[in-house]
Amino acid sequence: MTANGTAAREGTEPALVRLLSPEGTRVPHDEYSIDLTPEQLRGLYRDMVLTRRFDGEAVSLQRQGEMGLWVSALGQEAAQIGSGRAARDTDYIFPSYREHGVAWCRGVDPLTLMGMFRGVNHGGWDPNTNNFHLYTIVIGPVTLHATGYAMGVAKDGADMAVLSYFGDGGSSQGDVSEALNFAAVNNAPIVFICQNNGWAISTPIEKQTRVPIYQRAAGFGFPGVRVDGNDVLAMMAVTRAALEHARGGNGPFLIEALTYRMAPHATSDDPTRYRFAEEEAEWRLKDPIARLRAYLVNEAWADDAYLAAIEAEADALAKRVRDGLRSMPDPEPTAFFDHVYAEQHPLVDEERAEFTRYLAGFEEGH
Ligand SMILES: Cc1ncc(C[n+]2csc(CCOP(=O)(O)OP(=O)(O)O)c2C)c(N)n1
Ligand SMILES: [Mg+2]
Repeated sequence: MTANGTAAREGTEPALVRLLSPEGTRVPHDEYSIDLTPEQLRGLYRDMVLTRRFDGEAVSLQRQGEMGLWVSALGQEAAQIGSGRAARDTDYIFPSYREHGVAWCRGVDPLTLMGMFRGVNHGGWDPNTNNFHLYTIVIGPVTLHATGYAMGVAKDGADMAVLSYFGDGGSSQGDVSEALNFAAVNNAPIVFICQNNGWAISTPIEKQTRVPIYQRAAGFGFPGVRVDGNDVLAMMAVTRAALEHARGGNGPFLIEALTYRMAPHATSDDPTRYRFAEEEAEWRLKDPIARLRAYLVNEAWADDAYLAAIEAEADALAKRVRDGLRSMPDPEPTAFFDHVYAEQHPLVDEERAEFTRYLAGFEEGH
């Protein structure tokens, strides 16, 4: 095993589904293919660049004290944009908490996401407007919510499927195994996407599983495929096929997207304490954005002017979120008591009153 456990992460067979090499050349595949126009490819590039930009801006803003926390999706843009753009608007998506690229595909304003991490909203978007559920920080249960939703979809006979995201760490939660099994026995129209980014905070994938995660699907009785999660084309092709499989009444599908969390787990984390710089350097060579850019440039579908225009758009987005976040009004300090229960509750009232007295203690004259 290498220092970073690459052998365990990459398994033995079958090979990853890959349609675009790290050098940016097309790779043929027997089962999965995709044929996009240059305009569609440029669209995926734009999505990834803009996602990376607002994500990076959010890290800086957190460092400047504008947010309590931020969880970066750096390096996972292809896994998220490829799968997010594969879904139809009518499909329903359950993210965990790092799916900023998927949120972008669903039209959730990055500022709304950031507002949540600033503590000024409770998620901030209406899940039913975007068919994009609120973020769930608790690891695991969201796969059960998604499975239940998909069972409802099947009962309604609706022409849609559900996408449910979890992480390599999440795969160790009992809830996820229960969801996979429940989805299977109920033939629910759901596609599970495990973004295996190598780490669950400081716990490496070798401490989560002895077999590649996608192989678990076979034990539950449905297909599972491992995809190069840094290849936006492969992610889009496999997710499209998986959603068609689910919509067609064939039950669940598991996609393991092999990717890498290039950033710390969250802004409160220091990965130099538990992983090697060599590992990060190795994955930097597989950067999902550089790969698509190389393909676009090689094919002469993107020139310097186009790339500069996308950078300018990214700069404008960064400025918009920076200005927007800084101008968000602070919430009332007692606001977090407001939605504990739908109705007034004596214990919450007592706690609110106590907290109000505590705050008053800081006022002048006390
Ligand atoms: C049930 C539960 N246990 C522990 C945590 C604390 N926690 C937050 S993120 C995380 C790691 C999750 O890793 P993974 O599923 O691989 O997702 P990633 O952060 O890599 O996207 C843990 C243990 C939690 N949020 N929920
Ligand atoms: Mg992980």
